[in-house]
Amino acid sequence: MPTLDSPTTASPVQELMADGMSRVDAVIRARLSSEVALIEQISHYIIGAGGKRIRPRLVLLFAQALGHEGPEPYELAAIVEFIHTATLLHDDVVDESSLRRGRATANAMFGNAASVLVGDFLYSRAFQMMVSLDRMRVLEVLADATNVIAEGEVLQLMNMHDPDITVPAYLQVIRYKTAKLFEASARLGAVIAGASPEIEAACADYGRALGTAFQLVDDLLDYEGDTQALGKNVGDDLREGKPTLPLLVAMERGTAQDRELIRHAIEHGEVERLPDIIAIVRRTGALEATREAARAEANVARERLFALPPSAAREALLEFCARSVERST
Ligand code: GRG
Repeated sequence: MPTLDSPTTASPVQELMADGMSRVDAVIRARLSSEVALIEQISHYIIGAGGKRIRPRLVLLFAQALGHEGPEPYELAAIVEFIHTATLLHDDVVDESSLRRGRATANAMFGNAASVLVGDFLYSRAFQMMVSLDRMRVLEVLADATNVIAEGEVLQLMNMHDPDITVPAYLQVIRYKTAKLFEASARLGAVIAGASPEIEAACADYGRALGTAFQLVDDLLDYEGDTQALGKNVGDDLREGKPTLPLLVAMERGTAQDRELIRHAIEHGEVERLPDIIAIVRRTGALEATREAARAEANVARERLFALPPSAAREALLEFCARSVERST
């Protein structure tokens, strides 16, 4: 499956990170061990399916950009990937999703109960690893982040099937459920490097803005993307009645008839009218408006990077800004 760092689009980021990411993968493999066979089976199933590994890359790149040379970033990178994977396992159960990373979701393969419980294993294993690092600040950052992610999911649940959700309410959900872990990953790179509070804040702002851009594009790809390339089903958001930005903009700009169709689809999770709704979001420019909102966030992220000294790692982080907005997978 093509990814943000697909071999077909080899980039300086990939080259810079190859060694670091294989060290992270070694930590991930070592820390997945459990005497319970089903835990190993399911966790290897989802983690082995790949994924873009963006959050661990943020930890490594920020630590490197700030001159840190110890082994802790590899452990931290594995920790954030475990938390991310736990959220995916739980999210796919909540959303009843059937496709993730180009294969059947863990819930489709092994059932909801097993998925939720292995998510709990990964989440608690991440906290065991944090405790071993013996850094209260790391625990604080990740305890706060995971709590906010859970709040974001509950907020999203409350917004489901509600076509009157405002853009600020939608933005709050994506900052909580997605951007918060990007923010924590970037911040942890700075924390482990012993950065000043000002630099730590710049790194966190970058992560928050990049994560917001990333989710905005995720939401537009649910209407514009290709199931095979994405490795997950397009149209899922509509099926769940999620009022995401492409729909909010289309309702604002469309005709009364367009508005009525979209309202009805959100209220009833009506995926049968997906082709008509895709036509409306295209015609009203809602997809481009969503990408433009992502571009604005990526620009905020880019600006904050200039608080860091120039380095190859900083260049790689700059490249992430462009790739998150232009991505089609
Ligand atoms: C276990 C802390 C905890 C919380 C559970 C269900 C839930 C609460 C949170 C779900 C949050 C969530 C899944 C947000 C969406 C984030 C997102 C954009 C996921 C896809 O990320 P990619 O594209 O995935 O980086 P890959 O497959 O590349 O790793």
